[in-house]
Amino acid sequence: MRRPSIVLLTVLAVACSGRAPAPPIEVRDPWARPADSAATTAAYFVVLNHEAMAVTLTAASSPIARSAGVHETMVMSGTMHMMAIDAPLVIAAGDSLVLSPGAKHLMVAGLARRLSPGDSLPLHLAFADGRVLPVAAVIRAP
Ligand SMILES: [Cu+2]
Repeated sequence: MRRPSIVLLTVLAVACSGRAPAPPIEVRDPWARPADSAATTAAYFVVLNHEAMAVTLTAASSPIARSAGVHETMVMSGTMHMMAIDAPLVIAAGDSLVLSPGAKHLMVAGLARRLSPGDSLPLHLAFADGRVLPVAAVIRAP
């Protein structure tokens, strides 16, 4: 009766070793548009909340930009408009916040340097519980 349990343990070890546990809040595929110095760029990413309770994104910033804030793009009467979202963004348990072209995006203004394809834009995402997640958005053309 020893052999089956040894086999089972081996299978479990293999299954666990390849996969790191998911972080409680995960930021996936961060990227931003190329921009000249002092200009504005838009950054995009997905925030996944793996926790059992809601988390709230309260602020974003970049050490190389004057300001960063979430905007929403909308089409009104055939014209594209952007509106700043001032309210904190609540991400329900197991849910995600998607920032993508043509929808919500992070507007990053007053860049201290030029952002060329292949560079990265450092960002800090602050949550209501005090956590701050560092994110490096890769610069690439959409
Ligand atoms: Cu915008």
